[in-house]
Amino acid sequence: MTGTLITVAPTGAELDKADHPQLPTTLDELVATAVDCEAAGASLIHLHLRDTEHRPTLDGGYLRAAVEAVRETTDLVVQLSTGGSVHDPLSQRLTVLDADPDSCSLTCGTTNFGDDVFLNPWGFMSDLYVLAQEREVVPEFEIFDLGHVWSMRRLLDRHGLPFGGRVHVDLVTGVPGGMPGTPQAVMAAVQALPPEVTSWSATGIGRAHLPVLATALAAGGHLRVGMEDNVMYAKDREVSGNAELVARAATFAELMQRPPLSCEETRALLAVKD
Ligand code: KMH
Ligand code: ZN
Repeated sequence: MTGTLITVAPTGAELDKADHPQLPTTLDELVATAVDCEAAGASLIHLHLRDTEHRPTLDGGYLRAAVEAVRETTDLVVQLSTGGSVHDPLSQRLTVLDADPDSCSLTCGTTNFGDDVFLNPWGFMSDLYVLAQEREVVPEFEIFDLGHVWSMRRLLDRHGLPFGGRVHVDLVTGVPGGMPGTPQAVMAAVQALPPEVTSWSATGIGRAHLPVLATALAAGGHLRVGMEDNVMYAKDREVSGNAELVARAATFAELMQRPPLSCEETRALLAVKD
């Protein structure tokens, strides 16, 4: 079994800065978070950007500035979210690749998302996948539900392997509307993955954070943590910041004899562009 890829998803598109002042929403805060999380054991960062009012944005200027700043200050693999927020139009979500990230998220189907709908119709998935191949960006397939595994298979069957030839999946559990954050759901999804998959990680939203983390480590998977997914460190205590979640994940990984992968090892695992 290999070491552990720890992804940090520091910001997301859902939380309010006013409610969580430690949420990194400015470029300076994002860079400081990236540096701290790399030191704590993260090797990949999943980025959503916020505008000057701390609102989610897919504006290319913000995206490019963040990609450049994180590259200048860390060795982290830089992944941009193409999911954005539930309000972002599909056409604008495709323009994310113009910011030239190493990797991009690619959600494999529409899902209920709390009271909202996170839209990912087949045509959009397919266009995004082909664009990522053309731009030499490595997609991370986001699986919110068991059926999404079959949509991912359809992409691979229709269009061949992603750039680099590796297939990395993230199982997103615990979203109200998607698969639950239980060991059983994680293992059902893992068992359904096709042979083309070369690595997978798992994310537990909210209270699913720790059980899913422990399940993934035990089953040979990698980890995604961060305030996008969970803001509670313990039942009655909010996280002080993203690095605290990364540090705890790294401790778990060490204890499981699967220490955090370096950024270089993660680049090799995912086959991102040099
Ligand atoms: N913000 C969610 C609607 C992704 O980054 O690709 C979608 C999301 C998934 O966070
Ligand atoms: Zn995201």
